[in-house]
Amino acid sequence: MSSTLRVGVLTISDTASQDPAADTSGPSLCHLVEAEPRCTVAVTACVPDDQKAIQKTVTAWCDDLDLHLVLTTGGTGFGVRDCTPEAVLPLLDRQTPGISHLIFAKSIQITPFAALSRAVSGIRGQTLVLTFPGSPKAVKENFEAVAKMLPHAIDLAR
Ligand code: MTE
Ligand code: CU1
Repeated sequence: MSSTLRVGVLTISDTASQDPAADTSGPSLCHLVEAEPRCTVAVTACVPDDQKAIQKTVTAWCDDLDLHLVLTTGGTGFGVRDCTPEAVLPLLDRQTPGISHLIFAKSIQITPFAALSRAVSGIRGQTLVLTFPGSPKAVKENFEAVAKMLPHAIDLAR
């Protein structure tokens, strides 16, 4: 068990990858992570809604940087360009449906629009990967749904 949990925050958005100032979800997520006692943001990036670009970054963060946690925001919806689940799923050694269910359960209590997210989660190597929707509101609600159990979940995966 390591005391500091190193977190990667990946924004997945065509718009934000062209204009970093347009990224509001990524910075929101970083603030939430930094507010957790054991968590620190080790790396951030922004990629377009492109399977190869997403996979390249997530793979490098899990395998080379050996982060404890990778959080992505965006690309989970029904839009034609949304491909975060398709990019992330094949990278996972083990899925973590309980975490996804928890996020959906809590989110659906807040808004039925949560049903429009196709978010996935799982473990690659020793890194937990969670995909959140692409809005500061959704990111906050998703993160708060799991924040309490994250340290235990991460310790177990190591
Ligand atoms: N989940 C929570 N908790 N709160 C939200 O406001 N918005 C939903 C959903 N999940 C939302 C949410 C909406 S409106 C959409 S379209 C989907 O996430 C997908 O978002 P994405 O395509 O930006 O990933
Ligand atoms: Cu939406």
